[in-house]
Amino acid sequence: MKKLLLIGLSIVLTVSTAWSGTLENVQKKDVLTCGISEGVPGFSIPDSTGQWVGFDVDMARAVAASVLSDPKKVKFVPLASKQKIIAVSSGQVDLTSRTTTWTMKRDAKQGVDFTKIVFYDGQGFMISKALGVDSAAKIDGATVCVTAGTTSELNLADFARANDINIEALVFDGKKEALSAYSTGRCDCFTTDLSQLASLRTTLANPQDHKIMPEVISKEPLAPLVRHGDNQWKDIVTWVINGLIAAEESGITQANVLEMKGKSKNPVIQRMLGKSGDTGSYLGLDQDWLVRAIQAVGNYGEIYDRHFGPETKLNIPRGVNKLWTQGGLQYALPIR
Ligand SMILES: N[C@@H](CCC(=O)N[C@@H](CS)C(=O)NCC(=O)O)C(=O)O
Repeated sequence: MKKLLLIGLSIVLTVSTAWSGTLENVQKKDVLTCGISEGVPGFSIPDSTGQWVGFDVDMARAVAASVLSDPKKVKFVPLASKQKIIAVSSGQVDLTSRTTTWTMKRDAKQGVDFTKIVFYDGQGFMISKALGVDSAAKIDGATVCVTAGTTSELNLADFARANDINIEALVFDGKKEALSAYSTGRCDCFTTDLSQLASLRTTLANPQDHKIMPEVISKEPLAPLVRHGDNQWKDIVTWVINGLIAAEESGITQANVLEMKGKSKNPVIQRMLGKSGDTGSYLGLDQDWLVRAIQAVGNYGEIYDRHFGPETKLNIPRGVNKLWTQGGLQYALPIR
């Protein structure tokens, strides 16, 4: 009986330490451990000095600025697609910010929670121009390279069935292998999220020889994810990212955030920037939680432009990722 009680107690203890206290843990180790891609220009890739840079990287740096007062205190852990969910649910990483689609199964069944959609994406196909195919509907009989552990696999099969076409999927363990198989001609097409196609095409030997076909075959809402069950930590990541979108809505930028905090008479802005109210306490943080995030990486629009904007090599139009006030889907929840 006593033994049973002890076993019961130890299970309760294991569960509670595994499923809560991420904020305390992160603050104790003084570093945020973040799962990231293995290298996708624009989203996350090491620069010439070995520093990770990109849109997904900046989301993690915003969280680190908020909870550790230093955007540099992030340890990035490159994860292949098939590891990205388990790395979070098992506690290997505190957060994953890595082109990951919010699906029901992952959310409700695989021990993770999604936070805020940072990029509304969709799946597409890349094909060599030499094949002269202009539409995904015409790829009957084609071989398609795809990466294991992605939503792309199921979408590809669904697309083939729904359109009554035969597709041979060649599934590879990692993106690197899948892309190199495509580039050496083992597959006719390569499929993944459209933003990644735009990005990965720039890494091919002759990008201009490949085109991205017009069809969008799925919805891929990409969001950073955390372990299921630690509500406070989920709230923190969700509201920091939400705050970056809210900052864009309110015209708060990396350059003007301190001035806005000092001078703005707008009560909404005063509350967001901690001049009034007590939003920091809702998250277990201080009143400057959002100021630090914006200082570190700028607002959502600035982050988008820095990595995907017209001045970049990728130049991915904002499309549905525009603010809702400009006809897009990015909509910040109210900070009050
Ligand atoms: N959004 C999809 C696919 C995302 C994805 O990350 N795809 C692959 C194949 S292109 C990948 O691993 N990319 C990044 C990497 O190099 O780590 C998902 O959540 O499954």
